[in-house]
Order: sequence, then C-alpha cells, then structure tokens
Amino acid sequence: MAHPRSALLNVMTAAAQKAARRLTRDFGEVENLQVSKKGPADFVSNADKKAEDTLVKELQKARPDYGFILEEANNIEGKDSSNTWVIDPLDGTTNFLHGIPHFAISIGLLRDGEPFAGVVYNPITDEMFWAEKGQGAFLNGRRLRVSARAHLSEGLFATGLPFLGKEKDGERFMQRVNAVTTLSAGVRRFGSAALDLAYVAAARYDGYWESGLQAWDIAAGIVLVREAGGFVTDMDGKRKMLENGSVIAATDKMHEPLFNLIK
Ligand code: 2AM
Ligand code: CA
Ligand code: CA
Ligand code: CA
Repeated sequence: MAHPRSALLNVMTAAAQKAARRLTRDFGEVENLQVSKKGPADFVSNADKKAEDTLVKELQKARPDYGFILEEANNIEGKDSSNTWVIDPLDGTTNFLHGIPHFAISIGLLRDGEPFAGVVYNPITDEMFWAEKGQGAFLNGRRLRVSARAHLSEGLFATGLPFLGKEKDGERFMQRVNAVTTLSAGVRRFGSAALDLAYVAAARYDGYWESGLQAWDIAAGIVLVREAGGFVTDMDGKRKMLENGSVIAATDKMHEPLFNLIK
C-alpha cells in the first residue's frame, strides 16, 4: 500500500504532474520548440516557461501567500515570508532538447530559509520522488533509504561536467573525477542535478558532487537525500549549498571519504 502523503506533498506532487503533462507533450515535438540562449550553453525553451507558469498557478491556488524563487521568471514575494517555493520547471533542458529522456521537474519548499520539502518528478519514467522534513523520503510510495554500501570501491558516483562557460575550474574538476574514478566503481554524468540527488536518496548512486549550481537545482533534492538518511554539505563541508551552489551529497558512510577525495 502506498504510504500516505501530507496535504503539502499532495499539493506539490499534483502541481508537478500537471506541469509534466505539458512537458511530455512538448518532448514529443522538440523540433517545434522555440529555443533561446540565456548564457553560454544555457538554453531555455517555451516548454521550460510553460511548465513554470503551470507550477506557479497551481501552487498559488493551494498556498496563496507563499513566495517563489524561479529559474525562468522574476521572483515573487509572498505575504508569508517564512515559506518560499524554489522551482526548476525543467532540470536537464539540454537532455530534453536533444530528445534524451532524462529530465525532471523540481519543486523545493524553504521554510525559514531551510529546505523543508521537496518533489522531483521524471515524467518519462513516471518516477515521483518526494520528501518532507521528519517524514521520510519516498519514490512512488515506497520509502527510500540511501545505500548501505560501505566502501568507495563499491560505490557509484555522479557529478556534473563543466560545460561551455563553466570550464574555468576545468583542471581541478578533472583531478577530482580522476581521484573518484580511480577508487570507485564508476562515475556518471547524466545532466540533471535534481535527479542526481534523487538517485542518491534512492540508493542508485552512493554519492554526487557538483559546483556552479543554483538553488532551484538542489533545494528539493537536498530534502530527499537527508530524509533518506544521507548527508549533504557544500564543497567546503558547510551547509551553505543554496548560497554558493556547490553540493556533496552521499550516504552516511560515503560522505566523509568522498569529501576528503574532492575537497
Ligand atoms: P538546467 O537544465 O535546468 O539548466 C547539470 O550539470 C545541471 O546544471 C543541471 O541541473 C542544469 O540545469 C544545469 N545547467 C546546465 N547548463 C547550464 C548552464 N549553461 N548554466 C547554468 N546551469 C546549467
Ligand atoms: Ca537552465
Ligand atoms: Ca536546473
Ligand atoms: Ca531548468
């Protein structure tokens, strides 16, 4: 039987599902999408924007006073200053635009500035990941627990590769990948930070690190990993992930060895 969800999570998953219907339709016709460029290798399509509009509308209906931090539109200040949605309507846009079925909708809720609830939904695999502080993390109703693998040599890790405009740190990045590939079972780079974090929560990956991210890439995923029993810090070992856009997320056993390898 599916685990019961709080009213808050029902609002979030329903909004994700509604936005996903539009995204899935557009995914079938990516050649017809209007694509523009926000920065070096940073693309946005009308699919991103439509999905975001749907999410804002649905969440505003259910929680009229909450504010929004949005990837594609200006932030919206809410009357209730202690609750803020942090939204990436389409995480993995490059995959989406290339017809690669690995992307997600990411909805995080900050309460008093701290990640409190998160939903990450991959509409292609129909995998809905959700978590709320103190309530556990779930995938389609099944409770999640990070992997129990204990040694780096058994671990599978994920990261984000630097791309055009992000290659400043390229050499340091390659050293880190080199260190982890040498000692682990492998390193993956699938191109959606939100799903990378969800996969750590689901015990598919043992750890994940990346820098140069934005709050909307990771706000939801942070709650997933923590509620599944994993640890999340920034690349300095602090808890300023949302401020400085770097993240190391791993199982309870792998966080420290991974941190020591890549710090
Ligand atoms: P996006 O698809 O929403 O843009 C993968 O490394 C992560 O980086 C994804 O979460 C992706 O989110 C983000 N990303 C991809 N290209 C980017 C760019 N050029 N600038 C900033 N973020 C980017
Ligand atoms: Ca983007
Ligand atoms: Ca993103
Ligand atoms: Ca995005």
